[in-house]
Amino acid sequence: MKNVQVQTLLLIIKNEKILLGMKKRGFGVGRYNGFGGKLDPGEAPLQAARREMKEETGVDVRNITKCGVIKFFSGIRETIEMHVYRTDMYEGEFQESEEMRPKWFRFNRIPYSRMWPDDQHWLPLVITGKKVRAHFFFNEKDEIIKKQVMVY
Ligand code: 6U4
Repeated sequence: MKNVQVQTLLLIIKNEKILLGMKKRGFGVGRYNGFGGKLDPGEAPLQAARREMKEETGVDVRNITKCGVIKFFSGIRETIEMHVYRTDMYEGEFQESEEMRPKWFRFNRIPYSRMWPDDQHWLPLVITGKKVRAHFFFNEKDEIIKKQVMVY
């Protein structure tokens, strides 16, 4: 079996709006996404989620809630196990980083066509407070060829 790479994704959801970032470099460049990344050695996913938010937006977050785990299977890359979190409590000013340009979106204006193609299948559930467990299978063009989305 291929290695599994654990990653985090943290969403700030507040007052009917969600904070997303335009990814400026690396994996997913040119797409809007939540904030997160790989774990540092010895780090737990929740710690990594908080650290990445600080690095990518400059804000400190508290009161983080887990929203689920999503696995991405690809014919060409390692499997990614993405731990998804949300919060509505943050301190500090949002700043653009080398990696991300943050921007608020109203729930009815979420730019799904400029996000990862899986997001439209699970993000609406997370926004309404559901917890999700999902598997997405991608082909080499990053198109979804199979999906399983469970709510709990
Ligand atoms: P470096 O190498 O330091 O820039 P790092 O910030 O650790 O990387 P990166 O940029 O590879 O990690 O993180 C990828 C981010 O994209 C994570 O927050 C998880 C997220 N992600 C990956 N695949 C995704 C997908 N299909 N849908 C989605 N988010 C995804 O919504």
